[in-house]
Amino acid sequence: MEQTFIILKPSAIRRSLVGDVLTRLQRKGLFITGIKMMQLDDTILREHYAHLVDRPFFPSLLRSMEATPVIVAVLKGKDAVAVVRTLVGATNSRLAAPGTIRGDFGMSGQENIIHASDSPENALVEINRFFRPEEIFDYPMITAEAIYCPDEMN
Ligand code: IDP
Ligand code: MG
Repeated sequence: MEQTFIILKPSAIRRSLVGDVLTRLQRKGLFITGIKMMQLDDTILREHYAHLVDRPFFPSLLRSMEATPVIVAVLKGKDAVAVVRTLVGATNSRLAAPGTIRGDFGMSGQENIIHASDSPENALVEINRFFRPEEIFDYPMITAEAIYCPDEMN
């Protein structure tokens, strides 16, 4: 099964939304295979947001992402990358659809609660950027038979 990477951003930490967001992801049927709190710095953010370093808002994005420690996690499920992006919603929280995490919990384009990998290729890169192999766990997903039909569990 596929794995994807998320960051519960300082906006989620400061507003005490960690439990609400993780609950939504778990209730959907995604399994947490790695999770930890860490303080991000300029070096890792310049890699993680390399596609944005030349944008005028990048200094503000750095300050926002370094404002508090964040919680990073790896989630496992069938088509996990696409499923989580759909649950997260559009980048600008004011435009994100109701029912999505950003649509339900935010009002900002920058302070938008959560990061989620946007492709399976980037998910692998991001998991390796933020986690050591021994921090990712492969354990029996005993409820998977209730979540999936047999041919979905590859
Ligand atoms: P995504 O998080 O939906 O994948 P990206 O375009 O990859 O969106 O941007 C990464 C993050 O940079 C966003 O989640 C948001 O926090 C911030 N960001 C993106 N565009 C803007 C903007 O126009 N103004 C302020 N912050 C932005
Ligand atoms: Mg992105």
